[in-house]
Amino acid sequence: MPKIKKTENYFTQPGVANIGLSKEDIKTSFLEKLFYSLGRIPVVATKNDFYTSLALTVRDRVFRKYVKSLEQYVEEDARGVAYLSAEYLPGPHLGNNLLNLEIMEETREALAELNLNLDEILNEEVEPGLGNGGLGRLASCYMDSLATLGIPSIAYGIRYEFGIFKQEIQDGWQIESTDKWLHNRNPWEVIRPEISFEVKFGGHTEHSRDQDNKLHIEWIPGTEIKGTAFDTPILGYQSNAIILRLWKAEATESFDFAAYNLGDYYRAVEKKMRSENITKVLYPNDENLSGKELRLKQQYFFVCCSLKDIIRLHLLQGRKLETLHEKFTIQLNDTHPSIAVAELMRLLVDVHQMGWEDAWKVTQNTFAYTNHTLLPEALEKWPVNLLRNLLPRHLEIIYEINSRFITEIREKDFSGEQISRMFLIDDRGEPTVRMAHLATVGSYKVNGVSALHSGLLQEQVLKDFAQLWPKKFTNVTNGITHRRFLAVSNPRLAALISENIGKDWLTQLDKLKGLEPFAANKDFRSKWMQVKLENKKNLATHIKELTGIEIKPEMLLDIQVKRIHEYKRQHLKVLHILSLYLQIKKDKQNTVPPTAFVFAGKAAPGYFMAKRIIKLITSVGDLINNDPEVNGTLKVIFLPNFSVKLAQHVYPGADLSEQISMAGKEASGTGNMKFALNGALTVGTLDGANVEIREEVGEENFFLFGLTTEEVADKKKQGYHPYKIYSENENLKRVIDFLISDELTKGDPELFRSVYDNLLNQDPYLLLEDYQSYVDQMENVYKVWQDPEKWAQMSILNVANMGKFSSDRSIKDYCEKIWKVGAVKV
Ligand code: HBZ
Repeated sequence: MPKIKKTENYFTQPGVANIGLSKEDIKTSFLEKLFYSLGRIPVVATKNDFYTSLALTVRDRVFRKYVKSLEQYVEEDARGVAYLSAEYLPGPHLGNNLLNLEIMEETREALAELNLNLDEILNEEVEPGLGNGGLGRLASCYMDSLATLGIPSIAYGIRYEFGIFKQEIQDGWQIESTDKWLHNRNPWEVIRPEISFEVKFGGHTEHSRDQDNKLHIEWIPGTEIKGTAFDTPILGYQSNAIILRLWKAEATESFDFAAYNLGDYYRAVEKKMRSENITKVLYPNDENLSGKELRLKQQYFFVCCSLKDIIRLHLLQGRKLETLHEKFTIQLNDTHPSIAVAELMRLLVDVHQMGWEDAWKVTQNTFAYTNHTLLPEALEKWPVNLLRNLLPRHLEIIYEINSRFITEIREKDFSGEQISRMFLIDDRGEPTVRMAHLATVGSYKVNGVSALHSGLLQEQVLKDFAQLWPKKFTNVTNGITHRRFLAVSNPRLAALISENIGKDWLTQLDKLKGLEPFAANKDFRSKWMQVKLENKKNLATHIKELTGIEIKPEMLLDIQVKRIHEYKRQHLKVLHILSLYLQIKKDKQNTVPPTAFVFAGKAAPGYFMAKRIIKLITSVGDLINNDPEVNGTLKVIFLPNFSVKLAQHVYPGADLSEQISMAGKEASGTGNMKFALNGALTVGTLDGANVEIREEVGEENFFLFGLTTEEVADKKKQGYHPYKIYSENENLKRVIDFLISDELTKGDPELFRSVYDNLLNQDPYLLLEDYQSYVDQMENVYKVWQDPEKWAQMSILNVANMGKFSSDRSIKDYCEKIWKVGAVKV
């Protein structure tokens, strides 16, 4: 092999594999993969074989982009970002990579010549469900934008063997089963056996002093395991690629060896299995944390591997550790990786012998922390005792950070109460470490995920810290990748847009503004609504396949898809549906346009109320869908097993997007953006990013209802009495009473008693308070729906004003406001 100076030159060498992008190139590579990588011939190949051959064909082309990107980053010695997230939800890779390589049509034709259908093959992909919801999906949107914008970056996480559970609906209840996403192999990843690190747990620490009286601390672990890297390239649009590096836990060889020598084969194998448990399964709780030891092990495991890898990369470039923060910034996606603050200190001080002050300077200038929730029950706190058992050295380091921090703030103008509120350790009750405080103290920047949320973060949860370090706090409003959520998933709308304003919106979403004048054009409006109707037909087909329920595509599709949570108030939507039902049934009055109410989302398996809410939705569905008097007007559908793949069919077909959380509770929301980008109108509260969406699209193009954050706070302060609201609102009373009626509960009066009692006695999310305002605003929705020209106009104006919500904008904000990292474009 001749010596290659630049990667690019390599590809032009004679005899080098052809990875061109023409139809013929794709066809040849596809067949080669089928023959040589899988040992298959077309007549016996399964759909999955075809999918795998195509995925491998595409992966080669993605890797070509990746090696070029990497070469450029190394050559420019660029400052880069490491994104640490315990969750990712990339969705299916194939379609997105075809779009980004701009070979969708060539591939379609190449396959057609082989009598194969691209859409069927795309449908074969099993997506990696390595996240719970918004937070994991956000991380994946950000990877798309990091790659597209050419930001030197790498993302780290956990290679869960089983992702988020599979949800089935049986007898109206959620039933969970394991998600075996790796069963058919994963063609997108490559294992890197040489990139592997040891991770220690348990044991104790030993303190000693050398001749110069310098303190040395050694951690003598109880067990050790190994983390091995699996890399998946993530390609940007017409651009660079970056790596998603996920760690898998394995037993260390030394461990096997010791046990085998004792002749205890079974014990050795059992140990091996126990080590591998760490990355077995994703915890399915999206907010409420249960303090499980294995979860802390997962967090430390991936943080330790990732930091060791970052240090390896830094030193590989011949740099000194003292300059780590100059070359790398590490973004903590919520507190899940926040043990990194203590781990980096440990690596610098104990392993690399740096002094504490120098190490602290590097650490504090390396990390930045994104907060995704204000819910008190979702703020991570790890029991001190658990940390002592599992990570004894880290606990010492956390105490040391705490004590130095307290000394620092005692010199400032803080009250005793404020100081104790800021402690890293909460010692009221069982002592715990407040991970949000550790992340805040150990970072140079802290951000929330929407303007409202970042404000509340500084006024409430981290108020004292914001007073201490006002400049440390900032906002980066979330964004979504419009390439996946419009170009890939809604090709009809994407084509209509591009025909009229060109294709620049693919890299500059602001260009959608060019659609604004078309809102006044009748012909355009009609094309717009024709596209929507086609998308609704497609969604109706999926609904039929998944639930057996038929809907007419002309119906108003009113959709709420997201994790099931009381604060998101799916049950407020149910109260509204019941009010319509009772109006038709009892009052024999029907002012409602034909509507299908569509829900989807998973409930945490241990979250009683959320699971009940699913049963409530499906019970209301059973009642309504089987009642000939109403089922021409109303349908209620619960789509099982919501995923990115399913979402990509849902957003394009939606007319109305439900964003109805109690104000102050939804940090941002990102589904709200995906719906609006696909031309759905929003009915929503002033919560999270809804506020900014409304600002952008104009208040006349948004259906607002409900209390504001301040009004919620006032209401709670005054003393909230849901029973009073119930007894004073006849319509509401009738709806609430219906929850325990025989008609709905079919002879089990206890079925929804908990929901009923909760609403009447506590109603912590103010459903009853917001009920009338919601019902009234829905009346207005129906009025506008009866005027299709008006609706179309509003829909176009929504899309035209979504520029701000591209994840490209969010990533540029991170680069400018936080990371101070620039692009390196190939
Ligand atoms: O993060 C969500 C917020 O609820 C949503 O408002 C926001 O738009 C989104 C992105 O910023 N939070 C989550 O999705 N959180 C989790 O999924 C989660 C997962 C594991 C946990 C805690 C939370 O232990």
